[in-house]
Amino acid sequence: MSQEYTPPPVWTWDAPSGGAFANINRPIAGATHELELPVGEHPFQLYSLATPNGQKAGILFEELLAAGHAAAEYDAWTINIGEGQQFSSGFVAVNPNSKIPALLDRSGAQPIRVFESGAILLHLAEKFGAFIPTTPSGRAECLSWLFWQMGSAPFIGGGFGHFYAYAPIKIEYAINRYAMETKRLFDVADRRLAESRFLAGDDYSIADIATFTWLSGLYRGDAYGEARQFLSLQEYQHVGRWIAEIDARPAVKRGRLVNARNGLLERHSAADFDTLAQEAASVG
Ligand SMILES: N[C@@H](CCC(=O)N[C@@H](CS)C(=O)NCC(=O)O)C(=O)O
Repeated sequence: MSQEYTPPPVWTWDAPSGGAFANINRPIAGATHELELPVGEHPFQLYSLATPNGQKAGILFEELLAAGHAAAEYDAWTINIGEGQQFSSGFVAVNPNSKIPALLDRSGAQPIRVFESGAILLHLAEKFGAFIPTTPSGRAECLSWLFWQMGSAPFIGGGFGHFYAYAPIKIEYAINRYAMETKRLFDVADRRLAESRFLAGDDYSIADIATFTWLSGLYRGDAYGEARQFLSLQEYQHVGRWIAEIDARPAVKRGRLVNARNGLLERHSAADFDTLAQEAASVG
């Protein structure tokens, strides 16, 4: 593949793009196969995978349950996006955009579908009156940071992560452009967290949950190879302080295991985490 490219007058889909995920990328929406989604006994059905976007809902569910909202019980089912399970007719009916996470809220008379991780967080926070400030100014600050995260994530993942770690060729222009933007976004968060314990103020909220899953993966060095070193992420000390505080929350530890390959591919009750811990102890 050459780095020189003259775009034709009209783009056509005549060759795989190459790189990671090329097998699931396509320029059309809709289902590729007929398959219903599984449905468990709880009011909420989460269809996800433990990516940064996918972890958000699992963490919020675990936080709600830990805070005593027993009505937030949920079944979580893994959608293997590498195998194209996001293109089943059942999944597309819940999320026409074919991306995890997706939620079916069956707590009322009619099931309600919710897609987009930010919409899922907001739906649940409003439903339970939790993890979202109640004052107009607090709510505005929380939603501002939540939507900032939702708008920014593609520059980190689809931009920096893709061109630095996944693209079949290293393009200096693209890596420079998205490295710069990713560092700028870390700096935005770092400056905010220098003046405020959490993004929306003194209290932990859905804005923190949404942002934490993305920034922590890079900051810990879990995402995109050597990205932590490449982007000098250790410089963002206030982000580091905030990640350490959120990482220590038991509900966050549990939520990160939901729909994870090394965690719970399915989650149906709190006891599933105990079983997982027992299995890990017996192996160790
Ligand atoms: N804006 C969406 C993005 C979701 C998203 O990009 N999900 C990825 C995994 S992190 C996915 O499902 N990719 C599968 C695909 O693109 O086919 C959200 O936050 O929910």
